[in-house]
Amino acid sequence: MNTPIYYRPTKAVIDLQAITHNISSLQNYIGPTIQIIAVVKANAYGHGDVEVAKTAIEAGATMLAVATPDEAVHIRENFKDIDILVLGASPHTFIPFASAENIILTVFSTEWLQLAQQYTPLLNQQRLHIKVDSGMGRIGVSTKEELMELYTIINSSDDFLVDGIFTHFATADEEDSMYFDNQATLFKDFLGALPQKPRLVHVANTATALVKDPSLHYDAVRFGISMYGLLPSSYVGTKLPFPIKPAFSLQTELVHIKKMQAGQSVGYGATYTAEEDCYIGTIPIGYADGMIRKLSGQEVLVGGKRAKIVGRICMDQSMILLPEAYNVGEEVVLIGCQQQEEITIDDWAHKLQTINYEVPCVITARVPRVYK
Ligand code: PMH
Repeated sequence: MNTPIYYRPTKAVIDLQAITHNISSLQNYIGPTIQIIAVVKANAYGHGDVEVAKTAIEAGATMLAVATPDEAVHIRENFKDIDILVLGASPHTFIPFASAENIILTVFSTEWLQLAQQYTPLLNQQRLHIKVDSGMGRIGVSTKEELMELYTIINSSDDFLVDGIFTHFATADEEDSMYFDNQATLFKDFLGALPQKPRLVHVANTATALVKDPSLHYDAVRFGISMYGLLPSSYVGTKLPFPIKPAFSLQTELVHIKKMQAGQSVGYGATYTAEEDCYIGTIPIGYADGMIRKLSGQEVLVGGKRAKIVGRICMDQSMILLPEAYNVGEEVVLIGCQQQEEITIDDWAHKLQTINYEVPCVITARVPRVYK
């Protein structure tokens, strides 16, 4: 496939070396015997699944985790051999394909498993990871009886294999560890009930891997947010065992500059009126790119200085109050570094009253991801 050409200067630049650094640092920290599952769901948290997956595999990840069957298919089209785990609930119609393509599925209820049996015999034995709901309340078996029932049914079938067991923590990134400890204890109890330990036991997300007891690394850790160089929470930031590097930046260029006189207004609703004579720059990025209207007032970087987005953000364009006159084509950084200044994904998350996870995910597909 030819590399696509993008005419618009707006782009997300992904630093793959940062991802390599974050994975290598984690591997050093957890030691060589613990495997890394790179969580590349949601288009690798908006960073681009194929390129991130390639980087993660080269850096030592032994498995890729996705949320949906379609994400798994996309990864398999590009990587023939790597283990892929679908973390979410897969429709049963996906099972024959998963079996043929050696994609590991999550089994989370006896009901799901019973319906899955309607698709037997399968081309290859279907590997399953049992999801235990230890307190997240999302999917998973929540009683030991259901776990044992599942385990017994799977073991009595030649078409299915218990390859792994896992759970997910609801509060791993918080300082108060009471809820977390209860989940960890419950999972350990469930695991102990199995007559045989499956090949791969995994419970740790980023926060668990980085700041909790290393015994919770089990056989593998599921590395998501900090693979991308972002913190799961400010609390985890105070306890980081190694520095992480952010991979995502968002850039564009000035496409138009105008001198405005005091009293003139810009944008829909004419909500911003110049208080004094000033330069207003137009940038080709708007809410259809995921830079939603709530980001009006957010700062961007131009010429190494901070400049505010003024007026309402339009669908495809926005206006910024320039600190001085610049030429068309001047680089504008929305997320990332420029000279001595930096605007982070966390700054956007703060402005949007959300979490950093959400920010790169909602930068829409219209914004090309380019790699350095
Ligand atoms: N494992 C599972 C089952 C997950 O759902 C996630 C993240 C991870 C691992 C990785 O967590 P991390 O990014 O904190 O390392 N899932 C989600 C989610 O569903 N909403 O936000 C993050």
